[in-house]
Amino acid sequence: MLRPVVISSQDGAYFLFGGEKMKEQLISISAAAKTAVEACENEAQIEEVRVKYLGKKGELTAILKQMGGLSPEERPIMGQLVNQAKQELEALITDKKEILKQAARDEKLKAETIDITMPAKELKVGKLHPLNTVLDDMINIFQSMGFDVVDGPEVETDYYNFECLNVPADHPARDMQDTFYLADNILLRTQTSAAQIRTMENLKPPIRVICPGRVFRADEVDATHSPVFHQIEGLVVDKGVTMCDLKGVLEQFAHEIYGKDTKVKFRPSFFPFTEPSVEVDVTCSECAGKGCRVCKGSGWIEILGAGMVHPNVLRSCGIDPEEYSGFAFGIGLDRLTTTRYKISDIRLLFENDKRFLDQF
Ligand code: 2NM
Repeated sequence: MLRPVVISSQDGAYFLFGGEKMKEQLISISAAAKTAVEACENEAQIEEVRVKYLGKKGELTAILKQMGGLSPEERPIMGQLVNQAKQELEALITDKKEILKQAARDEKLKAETIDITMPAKELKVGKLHPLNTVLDDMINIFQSMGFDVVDGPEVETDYYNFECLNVPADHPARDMQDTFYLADNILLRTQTSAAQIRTMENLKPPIRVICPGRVFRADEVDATHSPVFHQIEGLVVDKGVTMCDLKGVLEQFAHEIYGKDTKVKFRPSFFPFTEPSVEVDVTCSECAGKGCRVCKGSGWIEILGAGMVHPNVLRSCGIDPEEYSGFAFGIGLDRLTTTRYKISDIRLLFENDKRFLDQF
């Protein structure tokens, strides 16, 4: 800090007289500089002050330039005084800069304060569509019984979708009203059987396959019908395959899906591609067979259709029905999914409404 020093020692009155004006100037500039430094509120301001007093054209620098007017005796003493004043001001500025820098840092940290007790942002994790969850379960069950999974095209020919499956030309399913035709003999598959037909054409028995996939029918849309739905069809062909094998496999499947205590019932039915044909019911999982709204009071719910593959179907695929026999079944994936998750409307499975899907 600059003190108003009276330099009198050896130099006496001579100096004081000659350098008096300059010394006063130095004292007043130093005092003004000190006040200016103290008044600074930020780093930009302190830099301005530094330039004003210590810069090339600064006020203290200007004093040094006046030294030429002093006597040779006065000059070194005055020079020392000015340098001392400069050094003191420099130190003052450096200290103040550090204080301001620290203050700025504190201010910034305060503004950036993180509340570590705030709950974290929710991470959106993708998950399986309920149809895929049920499908994965089904695939696991059938794979554990030795089935392979095969796939086929969704656009099929009339031949693979109907002809080969022993569906006669006058069968209602072949009507334009029930099937989406894309061209004369080209249509959207109404069942996944075509993939199994191709398997029979290309592989020699033993054959054990399931074929899950999207199928299409020109149905009126309501809570239980959609023009697009999903099927899993299965096929077993080998020497000596009987209705017992069919019952064993499908009972095992029903028990794995609905639980060991579920009863399974085989009712006679009809399909063009199987003979004999059955429909399979299980005891209602909602009321355990007592009768309720879900099973419409019957205590039973139909889950699939099946039968022994018709000899005409085997023959169309180049398999000799005298040597081989087989059974086939078709399961609706959508109904299995809506009953498992108590979904009231099949359309929810196809709308991809996030509010619905987030619940699984
Ligand atoms: C069902 C019911 C009964 C079936 C038949 C065939 C094939 F290709 F082997 F002939 N696949 N799936 C079949 C049999 C499908 O759905 C209710």
